[in-house]
Amino acid sequence: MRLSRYFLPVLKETPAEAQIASHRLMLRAGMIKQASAGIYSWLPLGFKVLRKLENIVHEEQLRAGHIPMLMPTLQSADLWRESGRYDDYGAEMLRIKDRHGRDMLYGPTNEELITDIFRAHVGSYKDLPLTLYHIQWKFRDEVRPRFGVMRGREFLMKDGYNFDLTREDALHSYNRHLVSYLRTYERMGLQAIPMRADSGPIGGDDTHEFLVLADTGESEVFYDSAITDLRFGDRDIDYDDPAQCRAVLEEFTSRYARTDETHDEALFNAIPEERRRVARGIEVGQIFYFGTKYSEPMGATVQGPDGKQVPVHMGSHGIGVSRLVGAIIEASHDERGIIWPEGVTPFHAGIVNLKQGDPQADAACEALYRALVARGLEPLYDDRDERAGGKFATMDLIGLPWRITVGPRGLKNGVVELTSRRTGESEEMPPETAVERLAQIYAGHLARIVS
Ligand code: 5CA
Repeated sequence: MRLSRYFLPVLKETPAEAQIASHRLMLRAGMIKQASAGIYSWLPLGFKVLRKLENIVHEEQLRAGHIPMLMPTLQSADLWRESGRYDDYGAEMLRIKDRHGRDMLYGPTNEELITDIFRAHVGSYKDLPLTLYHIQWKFRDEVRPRFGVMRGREFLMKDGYNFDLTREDALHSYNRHLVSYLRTYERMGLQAIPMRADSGPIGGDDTHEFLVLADTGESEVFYDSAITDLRFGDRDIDYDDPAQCRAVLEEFTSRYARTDETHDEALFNAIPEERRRVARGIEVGQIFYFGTKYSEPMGATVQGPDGKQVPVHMGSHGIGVSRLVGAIIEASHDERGIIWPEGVTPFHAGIVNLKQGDPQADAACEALYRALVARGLEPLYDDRDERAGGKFATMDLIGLPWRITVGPRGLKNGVVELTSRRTGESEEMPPETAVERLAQIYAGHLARIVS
């Protein structure tokens, strides 16, 4: 992309309404614009990051054997009356009447809708296990939407639902989701710690929230610092093997880590004092096992091996996709702007032309641009007729991990400059070497097409 042809409305001023870094930086970098309280338009740069996150989520869900689909945002109230949640959900649910006076709602989550699909089409234990998921906008009429996309009213969520014959099978589905979430967050450059939590309006006994530690997080958390040494890394897990998935769950949940809702002072005090931590975190996902809470009242049964009808065991599993954009920025920025991890960056590298209009500099930038594209990379070429300082400030603000600076002086010696946004370190090298270096850096990060 050439910046002169892109739509990147960066702001010079710091917006007064933004209280935390990620909200401020998303507004300043032209990623979002508020449409009304807690509702945002995603401008091209923000939308690009959102799609990168969606793509990682899809890839990891497919890897775990889960099946993508799409359900609508608007739902009929009748289904929610069947489960009993139409009255229970309270003021967070946005209720709408259509022109025929029928009660509708903008879905805050999808347990009822997916259970209705399941009961209409699945009748035998032979069709299990089954996990369906989608990535769709949700609406919760939060009392206090704040911090930009972190606590929005309209937000993008991946929500997945497992259907199993027995409690034991459903617990395997739970563990499989935990494993796939660990992989997902690490690919986004984040450490998200599973913590025992409260199930709230979704219900059920077993639930873990995934928290990214950050001072601006809305949840208070208590944990054993040893947990922060754990990394999932590039282990090869067989998602169909219950023992392998359970071992990962045990490894990542055996240390004390809880949100304030489930915090237990006595257990916490049993941790050696130097490892006790009280901190704040951003909840970027949650997994639930709730057994037959929805399948029983809604009649989602299958015929078991003995011929008897039994309600299926279910769980639901969510990732806050739009919130993650803010969470990643909270975890990775400095005073000059965002620092995107390689896995989610909207463009792989910026090209800064120090002397726009100089035939040699222009030609070198064009050649670099084409060479990067030929390697499957997406550069953002700042081809505007602007001062170098302004170009650097824009690149630092929007946070691309790598910048190639091209100027007449370097070109005389046959070199350009490759700069890391994270460390600020620069290295001179021939343009071909810079292209090669970037191709290597991104080798493991290039998105595959998902279907
Ligand atoms: N049905 C279950 C799992 S599919 C569910 O709704 N879970 S949830 O309530 O925990 O939401 C899943 C994730 O959505 C949360 O972990 C959080 O990351 C994100 N989320 C929830 N509310 C908001 C909000 N108001 N703004 C942005 N993200 C949110």
